[in-house]
Amino acid sequence: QENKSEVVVFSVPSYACQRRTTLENQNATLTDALSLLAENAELSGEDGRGVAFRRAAAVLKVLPSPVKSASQLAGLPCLGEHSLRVIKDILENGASSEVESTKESEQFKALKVLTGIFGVGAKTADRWIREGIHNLRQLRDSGHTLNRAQQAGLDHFDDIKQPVTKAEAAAIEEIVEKAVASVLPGVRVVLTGGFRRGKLTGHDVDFLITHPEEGREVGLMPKVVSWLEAQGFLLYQKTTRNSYLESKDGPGRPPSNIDRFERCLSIFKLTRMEKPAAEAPGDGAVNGVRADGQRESDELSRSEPAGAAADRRWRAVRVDLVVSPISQFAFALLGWTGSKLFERELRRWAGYEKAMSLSSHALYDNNQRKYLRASSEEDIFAHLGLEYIPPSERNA
Ligand code: TTP
Ligand code: MN
Ligand code: MN
Ligand code: MN
Repeated sequence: QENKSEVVVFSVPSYACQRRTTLENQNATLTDALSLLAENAELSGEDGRGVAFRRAAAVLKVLPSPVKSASQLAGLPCLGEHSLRVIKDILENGASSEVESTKESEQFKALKVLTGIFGVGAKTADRWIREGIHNLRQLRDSGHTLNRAQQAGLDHFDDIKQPVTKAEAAAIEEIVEKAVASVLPGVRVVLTGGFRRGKLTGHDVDFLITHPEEGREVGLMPKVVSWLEAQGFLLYQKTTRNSYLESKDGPGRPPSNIDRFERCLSIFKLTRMEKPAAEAPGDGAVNGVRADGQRESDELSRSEPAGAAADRRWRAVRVDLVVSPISQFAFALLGWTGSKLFERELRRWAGYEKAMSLSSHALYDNNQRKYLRASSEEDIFAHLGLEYIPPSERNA
């Protein structure tokens, strides 16, 4: 063997949609650091920088062993100067000063808390911060009029920030299945988002709904929502109707990542699941002190008195419902399974490498000037000239 240094040199394809990214990650310290910088960039309106950090993190996620030295990274794609500096800092000093100072910065902490309120985006949060509002207490005291989504988000803040478990997702799936079956027989409900990728927890639960006969899905959402509302399952909902047909995203236009399906962003009222006695009162937190010894930041970021949530027999859970006609189902399923970076990379691959436009509705071939049909995710990967990647390996 020529190389006696035993340095493992990695080789990785450029696009995340060419790679198999499982939930197993040999470089979590590095990817957590880069993800934090990505989050900070996104919350600061610097989307380009955000994507660059996300791409760099995604490359490290597929490496088969922990990175020991920066020399192993030579030739890897998507590792820009900035990301490399952060990686080297961590490898050499155990931590990145930029990551540590970002974590501690008042701006970042305030952006995290405020955008953690359902219905509050980075722009609104930034405006509030410039008015001196950094936490929930200050937001309440400011007397700002909140919209219906934000008010619901504030009311259910503690519940919504708690990760949703697989068991809770399964319980909600049963409710949604019962709802659709009651209003229209033969409807198909598919759990999408992170849970379809095999994640054990999520920030919400995502469902895609369709009917095997094209057209039967029209008008379905309002009926499903009425049923759920009548049964007392909804704390909040906002339904947006399908605007695909009237949209101006014609062929050849860069498809936006925002799709136009009829959708319902909601907050479910879910009866609490029984937890093993040893785990109560939940997630290793006893009297507000977490397993890591840190006290949960109490009244500044709390929406009800400590312990009150544990006394309730229900909790609030964010749920997204999307209805797709069967002719677009494969595209909708691929689009709503994620991860967000995987989706972005699929669209980039389609555009740059194949002169095609991919959205959650369709795939258009700009050379042949026609739409390409697909009845499964496998069909779409094949059209794109990509090896099929199953959901559990789309965790880029
Ligand atoms: P999310 O629910 O935001 O993300 P997730 O399920 O991967 O992660 P988490 O466990 O934290 O919930 O989005 C799910 C997928 O839906 C994601 O791949 C992007 C897609 N999506 C759209 O296509 N259009 C949209 O408007 C939104 C909000 C998401
Ligand atoms: Mn992996
Ligand atoms: Mn989700
Ligand atoms: Mn979602």
